[in-house]
Amino acid sequence: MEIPVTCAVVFLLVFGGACCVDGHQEEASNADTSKGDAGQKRPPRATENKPSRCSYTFIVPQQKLTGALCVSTETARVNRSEMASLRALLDRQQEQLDTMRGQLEQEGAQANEMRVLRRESVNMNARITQLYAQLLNEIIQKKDQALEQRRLESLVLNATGERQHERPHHLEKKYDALTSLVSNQSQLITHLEKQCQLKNPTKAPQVITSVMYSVPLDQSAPLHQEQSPPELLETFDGLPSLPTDTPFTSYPVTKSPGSIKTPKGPWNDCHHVLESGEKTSGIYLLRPRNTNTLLQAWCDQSRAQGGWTVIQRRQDGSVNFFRTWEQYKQGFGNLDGEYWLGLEHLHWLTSQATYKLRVAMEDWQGRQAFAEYDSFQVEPESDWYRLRLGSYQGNAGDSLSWHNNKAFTTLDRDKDAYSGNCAHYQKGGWWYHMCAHSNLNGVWYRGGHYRSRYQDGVYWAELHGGSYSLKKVAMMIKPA
Ligand SMILES: [Ca+2]
Repeated sequence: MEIPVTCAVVFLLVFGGACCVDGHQEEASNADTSKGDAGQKRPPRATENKPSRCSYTFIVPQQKLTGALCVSTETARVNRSEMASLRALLDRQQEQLDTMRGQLEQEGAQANEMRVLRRESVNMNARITQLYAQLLNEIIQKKDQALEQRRLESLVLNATGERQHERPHHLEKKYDALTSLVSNQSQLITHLEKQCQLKNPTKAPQVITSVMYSVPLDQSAPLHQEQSPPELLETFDGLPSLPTDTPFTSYPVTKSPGSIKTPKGPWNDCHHVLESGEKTSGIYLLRPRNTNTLLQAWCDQSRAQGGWTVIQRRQDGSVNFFRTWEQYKQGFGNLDGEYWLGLEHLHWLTSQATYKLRVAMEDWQGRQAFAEYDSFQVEPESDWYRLRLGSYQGNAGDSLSWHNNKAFTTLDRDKDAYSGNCAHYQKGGWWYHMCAHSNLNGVWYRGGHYRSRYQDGVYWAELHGGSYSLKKVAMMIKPA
């Protein structure tokens, strides 16, 4: 490698500007000096008397260069200032760089923080989802428990109802057989009395004072066939003999003999009774047209022009109305007290003509009100004794139209639209919807407003609301 040899001689011009001469002049001057001062001491340069002072810079280039390079000191000065400005710029840029680095670090920290927060948010979401699932699970479990509890309640109620139904069943049968016997004997006595009266008109007829008044229950009463003379059948206007009639429930009557009618009829309904001239309210024997079913009912001949067949009555809470389908079908209670006539009887009665329904009510302050419907029919059992109701009029308010076209529901037969059995909650059979605006077969609470877990009183919502149990209620029907 070639090492450049640079030689520079600078002559400083003391009193004048600097000038540059080329290399040939320098060489000549050097040649003169070397000739003139040969063998003498060379004086200091500063003391040399020269016409002008000049500074020279000899730059001996590499061998390729043929002449000296002249570098102006002005240019060097300019470079220094440029250098300074560049350094300042560099410093500024360095500062900016530092600032940006700081910002970058800050942003990095923020990004880290964001990442941490996002992770936490994801964890929180997972936790919320887990809690939500737990909550749902608990709700479902509670719902299941409630359903199970309802099912158990219904089982208990059914069992209770069945027990209640089973226990007195054989006693009822015996009782019915006995009452039927007594009744037949009463009829026989009446018949004989009539015959005696015909034979001897001056003799006054004997008053029947039997407190048991009923009609035959079934064909299990052989005494009837054995003891009834053929003449007895004439009493019933040529009807088939009683023992062959369809079995039906009989009612023990415990009222004073004054209210008991001597066995005439049977009539189609209480309006028929009135038309026959019987204007006293009381118990009458009925046989709806197109059926052999005989039944007894209370005829109300005083209220609203009379002729009303009472199909239901509440007045003192003496009868339990929380009963089975079979009991609601056949009827129960006491004819001169609280009773239910029976859905089967209602069906036969209301099938023979267009009937209207009147619901008479009395509250615990003695205020009376009524609701009347211009048509009332009960469909057959195959249609669950569905209710067909006409237009309302009255002053009690309409709390039954909501139940129009609804099937009958009892504690052991749920035909209502509610998920549970309305009869369980309202403690009685009714044409429930989901569940009721009225239930006259509920629990008879004393005093009006009652407190109960369920709305189970004898109520007519439009009159005093669902939590007011009425004192007296009677449902009655009459041909429209
Ligand atoms: Ca139901």
